[in-house]
Amino acid sequence: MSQRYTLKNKVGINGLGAGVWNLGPGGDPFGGPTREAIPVLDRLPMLAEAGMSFYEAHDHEIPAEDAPRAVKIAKANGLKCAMYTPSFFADPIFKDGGMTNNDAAIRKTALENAKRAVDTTVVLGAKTMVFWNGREGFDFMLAKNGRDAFKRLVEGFNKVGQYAKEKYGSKIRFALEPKPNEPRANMYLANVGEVLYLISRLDENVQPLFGVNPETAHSRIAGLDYVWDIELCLEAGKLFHIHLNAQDGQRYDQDLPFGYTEPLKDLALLVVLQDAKYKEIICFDVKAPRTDEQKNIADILHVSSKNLIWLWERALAVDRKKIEQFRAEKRATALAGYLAGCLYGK
Ligand code: GLO
Ligand code: MG
Repeated sequence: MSQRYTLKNKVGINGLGAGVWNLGPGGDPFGGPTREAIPVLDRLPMLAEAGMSFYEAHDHEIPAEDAPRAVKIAKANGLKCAMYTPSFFADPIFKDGGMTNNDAAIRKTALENAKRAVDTTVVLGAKTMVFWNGREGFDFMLAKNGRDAFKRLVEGFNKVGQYAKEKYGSKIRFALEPKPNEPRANMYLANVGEVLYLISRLDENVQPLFGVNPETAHSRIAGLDYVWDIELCLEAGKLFHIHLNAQDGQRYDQDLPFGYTEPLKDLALLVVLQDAKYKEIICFDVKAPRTDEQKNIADILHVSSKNLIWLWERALAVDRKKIEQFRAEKRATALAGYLAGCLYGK
């Protein structure tokens, strides 16, 4: 069995994960693929080979009928499913959203897809289903009534939550992933705060099943600080899952290797996760760049994992007492320098 990346002294579940879509053919809005598309199920052994212990997939990548085969392949490769997710964005029927669509028939289809995805999540053995808002949003003002759209989200998540609860008890949890834009100009559930607000509006009996899947790059695209975003999830007891990657500021979604753009901030993030004893799975949401050749398609997973491991170990070595001391002395700049020393020093 191939070597797997692990994090020293990580509480709870160890081993790292990535999405099958992370090993895509390299298309972007301006040009077609630069590599041949690898059949989705063939990507599972590749993820294992790249040191992953977990995989993630959408319903259009591993549809319900392929799930039993995915289970077999995953098992043979010592891989587990970290999360499964209904796409709500790939099929043209959802071009103007699923749960928030103005057309009641499309909302119904979205709900059916979500329920089917709950069942497939169980078949795949994952404990988490992620919802990313995908096309839930608007490009033109007043194209949707925002207040109604929000109510539709509440209603949709209540129904999916109810379905999962009745059928599977508390076996499956849901993690909602915020993103401010792309593919829509404006997306509902744009940031962690909005997702937490939505959760606060859900029926009390399903509320405990819902949490957040923050993605570091999405906070960055929104111009927000991901350390604070994640601290807020932790404070709410809602950090159910996490997507790590990197981003060059506010521009199109890049899904760069974790640790690439803001290592100092990443170090601080890992201090936060360690101190909170984060026990869930850590997954990457990175995109093998268009310029990488097929034979090197998994480089981005190795680079992300190694960066994470280095930073994680440096974070373990950060003297928490020193942080307290700098806070007490009101020396924020000196604290920043201390952290830099932990990263760049010997
Ligand atoms: C896109 C999102 C997307 C989600 C995935 C899981 O920007 O990050 O990749 O993570 O659809 O629901
Ligand atoms: Mg993501």
